[in-house]
Amino acid sequence: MKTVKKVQIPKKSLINTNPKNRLKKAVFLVAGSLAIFVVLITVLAFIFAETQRPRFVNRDLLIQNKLLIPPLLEPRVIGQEKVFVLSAEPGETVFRDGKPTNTTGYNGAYLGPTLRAHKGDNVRILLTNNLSQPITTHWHGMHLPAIMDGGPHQEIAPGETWEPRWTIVDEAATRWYHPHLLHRTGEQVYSGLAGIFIIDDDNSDSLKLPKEYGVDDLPLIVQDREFSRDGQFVYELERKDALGHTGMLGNVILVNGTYAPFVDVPAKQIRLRVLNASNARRYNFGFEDGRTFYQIATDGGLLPSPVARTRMMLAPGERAEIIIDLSGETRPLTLISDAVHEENKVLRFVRTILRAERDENQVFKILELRPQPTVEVTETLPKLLNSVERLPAASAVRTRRFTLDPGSRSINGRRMDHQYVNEVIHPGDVEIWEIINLSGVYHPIHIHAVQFQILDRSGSPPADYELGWKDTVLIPNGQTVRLIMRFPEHSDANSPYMYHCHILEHEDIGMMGQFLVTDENISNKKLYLEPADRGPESDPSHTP
Ligand SMILES: [Cu+2]
Repeated sequence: MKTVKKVQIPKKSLINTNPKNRLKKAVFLVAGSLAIFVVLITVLAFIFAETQRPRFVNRDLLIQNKLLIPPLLEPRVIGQEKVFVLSAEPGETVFRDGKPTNTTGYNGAYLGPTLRAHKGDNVRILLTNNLSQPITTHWHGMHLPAIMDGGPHQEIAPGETWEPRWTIVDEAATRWYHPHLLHRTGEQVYSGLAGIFIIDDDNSDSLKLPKEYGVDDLPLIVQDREFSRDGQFVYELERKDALGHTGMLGNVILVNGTYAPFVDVPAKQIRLRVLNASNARRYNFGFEDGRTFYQIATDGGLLPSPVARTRMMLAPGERAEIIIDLSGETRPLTLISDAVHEENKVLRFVRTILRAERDENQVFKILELRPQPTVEVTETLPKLLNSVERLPAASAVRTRRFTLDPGSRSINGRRMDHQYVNEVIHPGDVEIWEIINLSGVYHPIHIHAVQFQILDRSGSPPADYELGWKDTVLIPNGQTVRLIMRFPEHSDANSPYMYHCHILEHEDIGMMGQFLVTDENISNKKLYLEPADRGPESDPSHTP
């Protein structure tokens, strides 16, 4: 009996321990392989990042066309108002190879004139839509009543004239205007509807900065386009790669609608008002020789002081003003867009393997500056440009969180719905908006009605060049950015403002929301606008 027991016990113990051991071995094997795989990928990614060379997309571009400067639109002064007359029109534009491209423009075949007004001016726009489709026109970055904002609710039907009017309360800055029709913004901007709106104020008037429009103070509307063989613009709302919707990226650069442009400038200090009016492409601006230039303004106005830079990233919708000193120079100098690199080397490696590089790793010639002899003396750049009152985080009455969802189709899990008001805000309130980017790609976020300040990027304070007012901010993948802003005093319970991704295809697909600024006590956030306000383009099925 004893021997039987002795035999039975080891048998039992063998049966009990074997699966555990096997499981342990299996787990060890899987974990080990996984660790080796991760190490291998990381090593490969780092080797790749160190050895990969950027692609110079238009290296052989023959610079041959004089840069077009959008004309300044003279307002008619009627009573106390400056009245600007604009019309959206169809047209044809020859960009290259002598082939005409079907385009649209304001007061012309492509892009629009530059509007210019002074802080305190009362402005009125007479905007006629001579196109065969409805449009809207949004005054990007402007403080103004929601009903004048030109968002998706201020539709202008074909043949109609829209007459927004407001008082300029903004400080000196480079703003812009463009369509904002629901689901059609990308296509309409791409076909040519965009223009610059410059605001001056007493401070900018008094500063010794280059300010002769089109001579030493140049607007640069930078766009990328894709052309078909027959010379037409190629546009796809749903252009995709392995990581989702890329937005519309083209491999041909236009500046103010000029292909392969150069500009003659006096050999002195030059001011460039750079607008990234591309649908989806970022630019990492700088000069071919890597020289220092000075950024003097952000989206919303002049920086406190000039900031020395050698490269400057601008995402779609963003503007910056820079000063480049060409004193005594005779040789042409090329403004380029340098390669942008995903900071996370592993992600960068994976994206390359997946062919999802998008606008990364590419170099473009943008514009050639050709200095001409001048007797003008360059002034020293002012050390102080502006006083920018910092809004302390403690002054905010609340924090709202916005998560940019993976998939680039929604914010906080909800797609833009023409009838749904996402947020209700009390007039004059200071709020913090925390934007959390959980997607694998970057998104430039634009908030209407306000200029905001960047409090921090994933806990780090903003760089010197981000210490100015902004209305559009690049949120890299994985980053959380906190913005602080004071909402306008205008109260309107019926007209919402927008907040959205300024990759226009992301916006059109649904990465947009609406907020009301109103002192009416609207406790129910699931507020639906009056049915009369429903636009024909709205698609409630987009709401999850
Ligand atoms: Cu986006």
